[in-house]
Amino acid sequence: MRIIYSEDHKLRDAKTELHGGLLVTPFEGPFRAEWILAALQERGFADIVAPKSYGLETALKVHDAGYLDFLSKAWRLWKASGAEGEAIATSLPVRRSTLRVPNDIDGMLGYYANATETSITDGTYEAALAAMRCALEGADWLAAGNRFAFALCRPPGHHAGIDLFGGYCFINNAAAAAERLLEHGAKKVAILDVDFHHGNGTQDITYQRGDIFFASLHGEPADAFPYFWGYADETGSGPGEGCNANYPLPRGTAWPAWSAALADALARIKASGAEAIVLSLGVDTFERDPISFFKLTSEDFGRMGTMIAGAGLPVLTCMEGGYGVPEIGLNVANVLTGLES
Ligand code: Q9C
Ligand code: ZN
Repeated sequence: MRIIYSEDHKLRDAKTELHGGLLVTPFEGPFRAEWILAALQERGFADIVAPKSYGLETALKVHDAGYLDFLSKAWRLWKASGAEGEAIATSLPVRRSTLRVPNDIDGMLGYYANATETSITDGTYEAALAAMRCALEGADWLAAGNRFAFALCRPPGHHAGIDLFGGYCFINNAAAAAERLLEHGAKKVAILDVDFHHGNGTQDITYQRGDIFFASLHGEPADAFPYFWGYADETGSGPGEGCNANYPLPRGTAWPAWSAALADALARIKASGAEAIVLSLGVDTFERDPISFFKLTSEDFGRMGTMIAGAGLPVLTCMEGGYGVPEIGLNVANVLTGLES
């Protein structure tokens, strides 16, 4: 399997995340990609390439132009405003508020945020672009006739919506990859999101579209971030009606119930007529993940890969979440080995 990795992920090295009322070292840091890359090399994956310098053409089909412009200049405006720390949104539009884009950077941050734990820093936009490029390169690899690729995207992307950042995400790598597969001539593609958290950004982008089937397995929203998306009755709208499948699962969910939901999602994907799967892979479903509540074991990640490959479709895996414990590398390696088995 081809691995696509960019050193530029290191350009995002935030120092602060708003967590438990404190500004702590972020759960999502450069160590994650380094640990995962090391584990893949140890497993024998040797075809590791850097992505080409793709521009914004594909990103502009899944994100709002004003939003991408905001991401490109947010840090500069924040510094120019005299702020001392990292850029963190504090005032968000909510029920009964207006939805006009403020001129002031503090207001602009809130307008474009769907959560406030995630700071924007010097290099965040450049790292997010690099992650997107990994995903696009992976899509091109599949379009060239290959069955598997792994885009080691960092920062992750599935919480990034049309014009929203948050949940450690800025540009939606998986959605950009799906769009790229469509550009290459696919009529329908699926995004399968197995990260512990609901892929609310991906759902935002695909909800009204009939050409991307989206399925997500995640902690039930009443108990887990992102809280305001991910219920089973969110099924898509307009041309996308019936093209969105959410599988909210309770605290403590382990392989038997989790894999039953995966089997259903894969059957729905097959029935949708999708020609390829973009797999949003978070390994934060692991039993010792520090911020999640599922109970998958390292062996279960191998089973997961095997089951997904059983759908018989090409699979582009994009890295999403998975935190804190050294097993994140092992768990990703197990998924990729399972896919190829
Ligand atoms: N401070 C992904 O897995 N909530 N994002 C943080 C701990 C946000 C997770 C709770 C979690 C975002 C890609
Ligand atoms: Zn997650």
